[in-house]
Amino acid sequence: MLRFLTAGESHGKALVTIIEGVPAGLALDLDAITLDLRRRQTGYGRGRRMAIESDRAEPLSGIRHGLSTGAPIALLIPNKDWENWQRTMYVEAAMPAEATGADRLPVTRPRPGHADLAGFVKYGHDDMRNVLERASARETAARVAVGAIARQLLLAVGAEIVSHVVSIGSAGLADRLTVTFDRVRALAADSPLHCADPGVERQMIAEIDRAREAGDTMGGSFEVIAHDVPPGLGSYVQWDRKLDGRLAQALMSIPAIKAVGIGRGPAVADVPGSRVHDEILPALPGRNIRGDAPVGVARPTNNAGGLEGGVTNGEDLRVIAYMKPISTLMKPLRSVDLATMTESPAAIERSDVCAVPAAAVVGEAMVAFVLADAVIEKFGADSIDELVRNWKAFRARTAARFERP
Ligand code: EPS
Repeated sequence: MLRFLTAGESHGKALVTIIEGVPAGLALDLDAITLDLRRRQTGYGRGRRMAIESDRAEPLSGIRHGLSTGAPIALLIPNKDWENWQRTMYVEAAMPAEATGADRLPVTRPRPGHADLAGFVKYGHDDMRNVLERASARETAARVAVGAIARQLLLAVGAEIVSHVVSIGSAGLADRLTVTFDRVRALAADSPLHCADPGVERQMIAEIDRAREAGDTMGGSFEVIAHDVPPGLGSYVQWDRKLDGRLAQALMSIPAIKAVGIGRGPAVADVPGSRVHDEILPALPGRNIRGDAPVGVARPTNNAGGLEGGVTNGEDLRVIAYMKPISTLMKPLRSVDLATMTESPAAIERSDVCAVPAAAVVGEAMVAFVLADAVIEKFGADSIDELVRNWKAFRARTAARFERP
């Protein structure tokens, strides 16, 4: 329904993305794309590259007079750092005379944990620069731009997405499910780690500082919360239509994400069913299905994270993702120089100490994309008016089915 591709190298000229399937007539706030791109660049633990870039997406197609036309939307995000890399990253057969920046040596010492060695084997490159330039998380800037558009489509059906950092190393929130959507939405955009507990955030900062001093890196986890998601997205009838599976794939595709949990996540394996499943009670007095409740029953808990049977149930959608520490270490691990086949410390590239807050913004974008795709699938339409009309009709019909006889 909705699909996108990205292209671009970390130190190439630009990143590009093409998004297809956005219904016509969606009013697009281009500043909102820039704001999301900026959010991805911030967070305690980021490296010096982010001081060079000020990411901005230039729309090339598919938008006219502020509205989507239904045609593919192409976005271009220039890499300012290209200035410093032309003599390493030029596309011509021979280096152009006017190329600027440094002419860097080939990368031959793979970093454990990175795609370097895998790419050397798979694509037959001798210079692993060809691998790391594309495997770089810089690509996620393009995904965030896609997510910013998906988010605007979701707003047309009332859904909103936020994220917060749950843990960095051993510092983490005791019970993240008690952190509400409203509490996360109220966090300051420029808070260092976007953690809901200032005391825990200070411990997280200390973890990052310790890692930096040791020439090491830190991973962690973040949670994405989507609020007022229409119920009935996804399906239980076929494996590849289950929304939990689609969300897991989308989040696992973010560089360094090693595990994904829905709702209470892996902890559901530790306790009996009576402590996992969310009871279904008559609607709370005063909470009218025609008002803010997407489904006319009350759920005292949300361990399921808004998904049952791979279908949204109207509760907040909650997904947690776990990120490994970044694989570029300033105090490098042992590796092999593949040019000489001798033991040698892994290559060092300028990098981040911790990028969990940035990954959380990318996580929001991927969740926004999956949900927007599912919304188009359920309320399917070529124009946004048609989509909103279908959604409203579904909402009214659902409301009527929950009225007391
Ligand atoms: C970047 C993510 C990281 C940064 C990169 C920009 O990429 P990688 O996954 O390759 O470590 O290190 O910046 C640089 C490569 C650099 O020159 O500092 C991003 O998210 O934009």
